[in-house]
Amino acid sequence: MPRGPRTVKAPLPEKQQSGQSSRSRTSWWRASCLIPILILFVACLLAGTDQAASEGVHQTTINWTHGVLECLARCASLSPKSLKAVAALAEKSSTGPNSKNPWRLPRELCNASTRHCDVLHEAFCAALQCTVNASGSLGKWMPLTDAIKAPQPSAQATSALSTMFQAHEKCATRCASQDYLSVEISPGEHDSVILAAEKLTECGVVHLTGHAWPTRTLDMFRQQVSALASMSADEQSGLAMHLRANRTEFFLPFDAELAEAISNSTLTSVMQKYLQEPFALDYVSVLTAIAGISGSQELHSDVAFFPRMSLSAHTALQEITPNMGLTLFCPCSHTISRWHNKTTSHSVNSFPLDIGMAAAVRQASRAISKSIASPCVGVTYVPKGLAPGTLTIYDGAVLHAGLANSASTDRRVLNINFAAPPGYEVIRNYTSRCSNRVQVETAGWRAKCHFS
Ligand SMILES: O=C(O)CCC(=O)C(=O)O
Repeated sequence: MPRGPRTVKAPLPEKQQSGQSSRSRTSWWRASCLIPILILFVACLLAGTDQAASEGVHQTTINWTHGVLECLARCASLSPKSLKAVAALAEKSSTGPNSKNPWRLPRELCNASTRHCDVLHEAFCAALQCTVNASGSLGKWMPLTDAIKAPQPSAQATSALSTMFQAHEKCATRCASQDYLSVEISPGEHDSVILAAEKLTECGVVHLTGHAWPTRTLDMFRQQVSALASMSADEQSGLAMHLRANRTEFFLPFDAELAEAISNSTLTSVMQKYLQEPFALDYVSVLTAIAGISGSQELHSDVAFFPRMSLSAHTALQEITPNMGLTLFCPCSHTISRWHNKTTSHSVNSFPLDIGMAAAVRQASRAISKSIASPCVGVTYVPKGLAPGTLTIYDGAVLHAGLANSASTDRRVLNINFAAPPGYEVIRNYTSRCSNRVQVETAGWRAKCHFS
C-alpha cells in the first residue's frame, strides 16, 4: 500500500470499532466529558502538527500498548511450571532443518563474540501470547499447563513495565529529531566520531553531515554510479536485485581504491567505536528508488532481533527531498529497553521484562504499520531532507522503511553494509539470490575489508 511520508491513516481505536463506546450513557454526561477531551484533542493536534512540520515526525495513533504491556505482565506472573512449558515450546519451535530462530544466534557467531546471543526462552512468552494484529488488538491467550487462562498481572511487573516503556518513549521522542541525530564532521576531528557513535548507540541511527567523506571519495562514488548507469541493460541486470516495493539494488563491482577509502574513513571509525569488536565489510551497493514507481515499504528490520550485527551506511549522492522517498525510522527500536547491555543470565523460571518488551514492541510496530503511517512507539522519524554527501548510518535491527518516490527524479543512495562479528556476512548470505557476478564482486570487497 503506497504510503506518503506525511499522511496518517488511522483506523478507529479497537474499542470504538467493536461498538463498545458508551452508547447507553446520557447526553449531558457525554457533553460534559467531551468538552475537556475536545480541548485536549485540539491542543494535541496543534502540538503534533507543529512537530510534524518541523521535524518530519508523526504521532502514533493506534493504542495497542496497554494490551501488550498487560500481557507481558501476565507472562511475568506465570508459575515456574508454566514458564518451563513455554521454554519447552520455544525449544520445539527452534529445532528442525528449516527453523530460522530470531532469538538464538548460530553457535559459531556466539563463540566469536562476547555478546548476549541466546534469548529464546526469554522472548518466547511475548511472541506466543502478546502479539497484535494490524488494528492493534491482542491475540487470544494460548492455554498453558497451569495457566489455562491468563494469570492476573502482578502490580510489580505492571509498574516495572510501565517505567521501561516510558523510558523507551522518551528515547524515541528525543531521537526523532534531525537536529539531534545530525553530527557535523570536520576533517581530522575525533570528538565528532565519539559523538556519532553515542547517537548511534542511543537512537540506532545517526546522520553524519559536513565532511563525512572527502570530496575525492564522493567523486569516486559518483563515477562508479555513472559507470553502472552506462552499462548495457544485460550487464546491469547481472548486478541487480529487486527489493521491497519496487526498488532495485545494484551491487558495485569491486574497486581497490574505493575499498581503501572506505577502510580509512570516518565511517569506519564510527563503526569501530560503536561495535567495539571486530567486523567486516559485507557488500557495497546502490539503492535506487525509481521516480513514480517505487512505493512505500512496510516497516521492517534487516536482522530479526539482535542489534550490532548488520549495519547500513547510506550516502546521499544527490539532494534528497521529501517526495523522493526518504527512509523512515523508529528511533531506539534496535534495543528497546537496552536489554542487550545487561549481562544477567536468566533461568527458564523467569520472564525478563526487558527482552519480552523488546520482542513484543517490535512485533506490534510491524503489525500496525500495515494500517497506519506512523507505526513507531511514540514518534516516527522521517528526515526533512538530506543534503548531498550526508551519510546516514543505522543498525539493521532498527525498524525502518523506504518511502515512496513520487518525484520525477530517481533517488540513488550508495549503501555500504557491514557485518559483525566477522563471519556473520557468510551466515546471513544476503546476496544468495544474486548472480555469480554479484557473488564474485562481493567476495572482492569482503576480502579487502576486515576491521578489528
Ligand atoms: O530505500 C530505502 O530507503 C530503504 C531500503 C530498505 O530498507 C530495504 O530495501 O530493505
